[in-house]
Amino acid sequence: MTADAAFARKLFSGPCEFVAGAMSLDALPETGLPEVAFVGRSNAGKSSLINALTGRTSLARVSHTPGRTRQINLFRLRDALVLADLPGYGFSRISKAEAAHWDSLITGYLHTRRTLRCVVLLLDARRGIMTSDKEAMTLLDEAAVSHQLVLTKTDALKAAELQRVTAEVQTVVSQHPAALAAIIVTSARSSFGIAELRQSLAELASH
Ligand SMILES: Nc1nc2c(ncn2[C@@H]2O[C@H](COP(=O)(O)OP(=O)(O)O)[C@@H](O)[C@H]2O)c(=O)[nH]1
Ligand SMILES: [Mg+2]
Repeated sequence: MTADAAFARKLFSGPCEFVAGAMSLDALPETGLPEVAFVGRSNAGKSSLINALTGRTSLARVSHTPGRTRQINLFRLRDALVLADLPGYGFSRISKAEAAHWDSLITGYLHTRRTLRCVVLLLDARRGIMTSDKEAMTLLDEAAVSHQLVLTKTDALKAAELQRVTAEVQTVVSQHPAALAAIIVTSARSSFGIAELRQSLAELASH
């Protein structure tokens, strides 16, 4: 195991403390630590992925009621990295008012969070990339926040389908200047790609 891989494993297997949940930017505490935020459509597999990364079973509640978590939740990994779980977007049953709340909260967060290093944008591989995902990428470009695209639930796809979705996402990534070129293919269910994602996030942590 390389030094980086060992550090990543240690970081994600250590304590993971809930710091705060905030419905507004004012309520978000400064931590002084590098931060990585997770976004995606409701039901994209965000809670499952965060739980898989941290080896917890219930850190970020795996919800069967999409669109319910409306606040930004912060978790601290040692004194090295903060994970920010952002509310999901693109859930068709939410009201216009809720969509507007998401927009202003997230846009404000992206533009003002000085410790934000990267956004992990999750895509359900079974659904591919959708209009709301492209809109989120445009927000990230405009805020000049680098974003890592992560395909989730890839255990549910046949190899050929996965190849097609990956190529489609790769094309969109090439059109977004703040998107990192290499996408990461994962499954919370099989743990595929989880170590790779841990390692790329650990690079952003304070060593
Ligand atoms: N097959 C498969 N299903 C998954 C995986 N991760 C999540 N899911 C399912 O996708 C649904 C949404 O997951 P959740 O983590 O709550 O998504 P969130 O709304 O983005 O937080 C749940 O029914 C999960 O069981 C995975 O890796 N593979
Ligand atoms: Mg969730």
